[in-house]
Amino acid sequence: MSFPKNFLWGGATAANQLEGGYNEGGRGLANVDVVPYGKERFLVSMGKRRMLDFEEGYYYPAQKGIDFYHHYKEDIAMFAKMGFKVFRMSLAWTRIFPNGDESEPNEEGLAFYDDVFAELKKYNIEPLVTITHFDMPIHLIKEYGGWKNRKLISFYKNLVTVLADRYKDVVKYWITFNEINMILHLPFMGAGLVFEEGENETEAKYKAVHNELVASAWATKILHEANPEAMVGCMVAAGNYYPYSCNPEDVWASMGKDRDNFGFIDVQSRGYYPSYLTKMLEREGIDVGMTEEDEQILREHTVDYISFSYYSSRCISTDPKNTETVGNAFKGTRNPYLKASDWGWAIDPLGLRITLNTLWDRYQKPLFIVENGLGAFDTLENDTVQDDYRIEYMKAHITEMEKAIREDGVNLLGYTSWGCIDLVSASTGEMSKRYGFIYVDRDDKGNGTFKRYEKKSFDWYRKVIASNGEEL
Ligand code: BGP
Repeated sequence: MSFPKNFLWGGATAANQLEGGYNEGGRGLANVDVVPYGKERFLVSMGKRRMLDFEEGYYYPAQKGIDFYHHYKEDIAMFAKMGFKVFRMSLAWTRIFPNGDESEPNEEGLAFYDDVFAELKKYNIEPLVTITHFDMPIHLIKEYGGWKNRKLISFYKNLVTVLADRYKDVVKYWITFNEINMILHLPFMGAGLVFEEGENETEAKYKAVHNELVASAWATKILHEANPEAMVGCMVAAGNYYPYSCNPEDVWASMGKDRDNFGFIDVQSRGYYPSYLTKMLEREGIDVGMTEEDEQILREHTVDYISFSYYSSRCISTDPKNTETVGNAFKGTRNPYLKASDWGWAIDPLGLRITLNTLWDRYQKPLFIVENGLGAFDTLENDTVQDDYRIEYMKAHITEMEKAIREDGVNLLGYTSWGCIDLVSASTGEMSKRYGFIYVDRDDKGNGTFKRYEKKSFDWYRKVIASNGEEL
């Protein structure tokens, strides 16, 4: 086995899916709070159904999450027991700036994160901090229309300036935006966009994309100025598109689909818009509002590393008879060679090696797998879960990751599995789509005690980390 000595093993979470405490500590209301459980969730997430406040008759799982807000000490102790070297978490923007456009931050919100970081430090767990993971103050949507408005760049800069100042000696690893390419698929989650009747949606999305890219470059500058050692990364929902056949039409289609995702990291990593993206915007008649200052900031403040989530590969066919589509926010053709999870996500461990190699070839910057895992139904029996299926999934993916390092020479900083403790699913709002090594007693309707239990995978992962990936 060839994992470097300082390889960062750990787990990943996001504030809106685990913290809860939505109205505590002076926190403001966020877009993610008002995304309900149930069949309207997708419409709201996509900006097709306007829901900017809690409405009667809906259940909102983010309000309580898994109550990490009150359980963080216990949870971090469990992560430490597994031997985590790193913990990926995000900060709720609304804890720090409840409305987003204030000049002074909310001290109580910062104090909460001070405590979380102190607790991690106690166990020598390195925090890996996502500045925004699908969240933003609802006020910035109501008042400014979300990320399609350039003013958001300055509000985000204020947030990052506060974080840089306060946490420059505490946090080394940062991620500016979670899955930035999700703006194209779930624009309310990714950018606070709610579309008006007849609005040019593509234009709104790409304006939001541009503003987030510029904001991300500013964040890189601010964080580096505060601490030159800071490692600032971009983050993309990855997984290559395979052509369904060797028909060049399918190959070309897969290349186009991949570029929809790479376009973002091309800018964040290389410092300028790739020609295929500039040409597409020209064809569509979209002006993203690029200024000279934007060009300069993008060019001069590229990221230090590239992080990504990987759950599955995707597949695309141009033949209308292959219409069967699968997968979450990413639509595609079913790959007949692969099995899928209970939620239809194709399981493809080799696809992780392919993704690692693609990104490494393309950017030659260190990579970080910051999400990977299996969402599955678990049954709690005798205070534990026999989740061999999860162990099998992770074992297969870690094996491919090891080959990418040893045989292909990929530079990989670490691996944080998604939802290391069960939390609310981003796409469905379910609790029953579980990823964790730790079971949390909470169901899809909001019942349960929040009690935590170790699953079988808990001890398995502990051994993986203790042996630095030797024992799988
Ligand atoms: C990614 C998100 C996470 C997470 C994960 C699993 O897209 O960054 O927030 O939830 O996917 O997806 P889901 O929760 O929909 O199963």
